[in-house]
Amino acid sequence: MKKTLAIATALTTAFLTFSLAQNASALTNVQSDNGLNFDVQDITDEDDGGINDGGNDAFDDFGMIRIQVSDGNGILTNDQELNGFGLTFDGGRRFNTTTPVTVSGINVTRSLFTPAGTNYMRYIDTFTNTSNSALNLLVAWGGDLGSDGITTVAATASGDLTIGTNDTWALTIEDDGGLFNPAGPATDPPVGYVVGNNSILSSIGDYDSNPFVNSWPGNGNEDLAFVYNLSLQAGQSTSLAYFLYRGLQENNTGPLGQQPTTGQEIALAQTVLANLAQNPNFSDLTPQQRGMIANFTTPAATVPEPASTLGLLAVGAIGATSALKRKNKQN
Ligand SMILES: [Ca+2]
Ligand SMILES: [Ca+2]
Ligand SMILES: [Ca+2]
Ligand SMILES: [Ca+2]
Repeated sequence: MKKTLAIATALTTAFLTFSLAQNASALTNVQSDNGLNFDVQDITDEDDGGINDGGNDAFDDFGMIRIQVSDGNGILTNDQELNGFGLTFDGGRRFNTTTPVTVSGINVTRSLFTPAGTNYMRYIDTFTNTSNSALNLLVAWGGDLGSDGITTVAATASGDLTIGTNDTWALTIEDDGGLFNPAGPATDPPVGYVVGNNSILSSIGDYDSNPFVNSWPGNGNEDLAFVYNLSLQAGQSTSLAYFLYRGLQENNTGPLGQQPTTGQEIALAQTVLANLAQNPNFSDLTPQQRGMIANFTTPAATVPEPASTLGLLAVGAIGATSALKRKNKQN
């Protein structure tokens, strides 16, 4: 009896160790200025570019994209989450796509960058119409927040507490008092979204329940998505950029010994987000790359289609379908 128990215990321990190792291998950590990590989902079954937790439960998988593709005759792909980008960490602060994903003629690449000295991740997603006809594309960027059923809008660019398509940025917190108090304290790290400065958002969706059809219900719902509507001619490429910010929990000791009190991290986040919306950090991009970003108006002049890169993008596009799946929901 004792021996059986010992074996069972040993097996359980081995299984747990294996499970933890497996789990850890699907993530790459990059530390932010505030000491928390962005744990990027960049391997195997979660090769989607989402942030797994972000530290102190900022996220429960956030930063992925879902798409809907249609042509003149109707919907070709309805509400598909994209996965299998072959995201490769450069050892510094960037992740790049090595296996572009193609769905219904739309070829997609993602690149992630978290600059030193910041607490945000910048995503640039590029969509190329590899078909012979015009396609309409809806893109939902979002996921599941660690703030769960007590998700609370703390601020938006327009000055109200409603996230709308006219907002260039928004901020949500967890209020574990359950009062949806925008003043905090933020009991998870505040999470900020800088989603564009020229209002091409088409809706605010429910990421977990077809965001192209269902609107985000607001406070109390953890499944936030920002939905963009793009029309792409045959051969045309365009990019979307979004910044995902996360601060520190308030009234809790931070990873570097910080002691933010009620409202401090909420106020800091608003300042950073407003600045980013005004001056998005694209300084590392070429004028051509900047000119392709549809949801930010930047000083860069409009640049002709990069026809020479289209063939290259299309080549690696096959075979990602098997990796496409709807992930299990986390809470
Ligand atoms: Ca979490
Ligand atoms: Ca939480
Ligand atoms: Ca959640
Ligand atoms: Ca608003």
